[in-house]
Amino acid sequence: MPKVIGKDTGATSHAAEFETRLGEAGELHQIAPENGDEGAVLTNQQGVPVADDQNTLRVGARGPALLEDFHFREKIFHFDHERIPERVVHARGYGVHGTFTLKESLAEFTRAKILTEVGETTPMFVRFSTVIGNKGSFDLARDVRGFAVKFYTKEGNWDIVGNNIPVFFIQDAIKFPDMVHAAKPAPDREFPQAQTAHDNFWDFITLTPESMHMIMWTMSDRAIPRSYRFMEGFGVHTFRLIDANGKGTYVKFHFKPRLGLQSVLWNEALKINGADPDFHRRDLWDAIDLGAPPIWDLGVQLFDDDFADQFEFDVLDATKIIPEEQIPVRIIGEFVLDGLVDNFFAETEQVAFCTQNVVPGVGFTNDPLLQGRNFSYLDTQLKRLGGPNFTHIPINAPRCPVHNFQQDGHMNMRNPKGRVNYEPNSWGGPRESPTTGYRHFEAAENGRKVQERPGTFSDHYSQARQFFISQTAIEQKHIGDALVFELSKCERIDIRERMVAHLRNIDERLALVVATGLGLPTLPAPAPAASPPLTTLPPSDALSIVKRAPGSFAGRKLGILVSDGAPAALVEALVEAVKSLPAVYEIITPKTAGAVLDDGTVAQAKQKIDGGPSVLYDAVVLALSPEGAAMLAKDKTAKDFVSDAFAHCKFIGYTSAAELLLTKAGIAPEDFDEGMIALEGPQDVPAFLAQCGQLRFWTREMAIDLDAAVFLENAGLD
Ligand code: HDE
Repeated sequence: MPKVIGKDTGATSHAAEFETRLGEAGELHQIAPENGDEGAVLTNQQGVPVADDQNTLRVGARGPALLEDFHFREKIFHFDHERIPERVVHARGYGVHGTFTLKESLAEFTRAKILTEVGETTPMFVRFSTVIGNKGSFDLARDVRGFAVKFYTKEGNWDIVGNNIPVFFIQDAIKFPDMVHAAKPAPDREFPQAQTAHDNFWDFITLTPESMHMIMWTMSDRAIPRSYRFMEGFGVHTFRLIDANGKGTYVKFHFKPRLGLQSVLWNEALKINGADPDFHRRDLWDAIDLGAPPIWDLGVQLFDDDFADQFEFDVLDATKIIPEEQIPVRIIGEFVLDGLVDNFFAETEQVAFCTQNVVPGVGFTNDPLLQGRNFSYLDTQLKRLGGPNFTHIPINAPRCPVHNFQQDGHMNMRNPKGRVNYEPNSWGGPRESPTTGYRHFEAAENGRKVQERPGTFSDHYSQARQFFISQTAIEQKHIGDALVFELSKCERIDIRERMVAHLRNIDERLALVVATGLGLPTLPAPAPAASPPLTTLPPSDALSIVKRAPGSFAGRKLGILVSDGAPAALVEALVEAVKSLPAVYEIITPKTAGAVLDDGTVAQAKQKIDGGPSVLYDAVVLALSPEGAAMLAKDKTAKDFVSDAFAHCKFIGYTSAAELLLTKAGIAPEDFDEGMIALEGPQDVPAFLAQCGQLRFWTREMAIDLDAAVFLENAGLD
């Protein structure tokens, strides 16, 4: 019996720690039938056993069907009604369970138990999503990612319906339908799907200068994340914490991934969408399934009216951030997402987030976007879930007592006893509680009834510029590349020019690079600015992904291309080293069965090379024998594997025999760079994996990408 490697793919070290989660979420599972049980009898919805589920009731074997066949009729009726309307935005998403643990009390600022009882754990559900694609679209669209969180607290459900980008396109909710219509497929042709590279989107954007800051973020690598696990989350709006005396403190919520931030390249995103449209959901499922659940720190930026008054921008304007250098993010707890759903529809599809779901001690501000959202989310749940009782669905039901006199309605699941259903009454509770009940912040409001944008909302460029200058050169280049790509898909030249005119208010070098990339004959005049753009805001390192690289390959995935006769000692050393990080690996071989290594060990393949392109991995190793390299050097797919890994700036480890494949893939020996590491044997593995911790060898992109020359010549980007 030969030795076998490649059966497990790594990342098991956390498994035991998180195995027993779910806790109260278990409720969900008790009411669900456990399909797959041996011996269970098939019944209809009334519980009547079914004798024949293969043939409809007919008059004679070849005769007409009978209406009397109630099992058939019920089965088809139910099937015909299986779908509910997909979300009008954020239709494609993926939800998982988790637990929040408070580490530091905010008792000084709020009475919310979830934020004051240190050590308490709170069950939660998180749904990640893209925004504009429909439910069946691909995961790697250039788009904002939703990061919606529901905490099942002891004082009721609290939802933070956030995104992975801390600002938004618009300042007032009244523009949301226009913005979404412009981004979604055009109404006549119903394309393009899940992308913003088209006239309608850029037409709206260039006529809406308040979107410029957000555009810098969506054109950056933040909009093509490598995984949900490597994304930050933001509550976006300024919310309010309220203490027992009714005193308010402004707060912005942040979620920071322990594994650090990471994104893919645009060319890679395009290829991932073809190779694995479910890339993000599979990644999350696999990580939790393998026992390496992702963890986020929950942080807050707290500030008072004095800060708000002296801050350069209006804290009610959702197109602005408060830089972390100005108000540091205070970490107060952590959440681990370690619970897979039992049923996608019951949980992920039916979960109903509402911004207005807050608990005592948490409140709102007058941010006009937030106020509009508080109105909108109830409406959308009614449409999608079909009635006012969507809070009875297990995933939406609070995990604390619920008592009120609301009654009846579609799909009511509650069965209150007794004769009293009004209040006040002489029969008994529930009664309101002035001490524990929710109290709104008593804001002093006074003003004329107007439809007017405050003057403090009028600076649309300064923070866009701040974001841009906070990026490393490679990230700046990617923003330029993305703008050129998207605008090149606009057929109307005036739209392209209008965008460049805005860019001139953000960064002249960026405007020049994009104008050059688009082939504009002249630079358009800068767009008129309602407020003169500030050039004094300092760069903020917290805004860059690359500046905050984790420096570790933990949580990432190594692709090991293995041929027959490859050195077993090397492959084994790689596998063990990856597992200990913990990270994961996949063995890719020319044939489905796997490969027989030089000592007879069988390397079991997770992927045949056609199904495992290098875009699916964070770094790759070419563990080839001379014969294997000679065979693969003739294969287009193998050459693509190598040339893509090189073009996507991945670290590449290779045996000396693999040099032949590299050369045939177009990477001549003189092109070999420091991101390519010769692996003579197991002794070279630690250094290789240490380098993979840099995640990408960015220097290469500047050397091999044609557009880099345009950047370096025109922009001198720093
Ligand atoms: Fe949403 N948004 N939104 N949104 N949003 C919805 O609610 C809406 C906004 C966000 O995983 C809908 O249940 C309006 C900002 C997420 O189920 C809908 C406005 C931010 C999700 C809706 C906004 C978000 C939604 C569609 C302008 C980031 C997915 C289905 C004022 C802070 C939640 C649904 C999930 C979903 C309305 C703007 C985030 C139609 C009117 C800003 C993450 O109600």
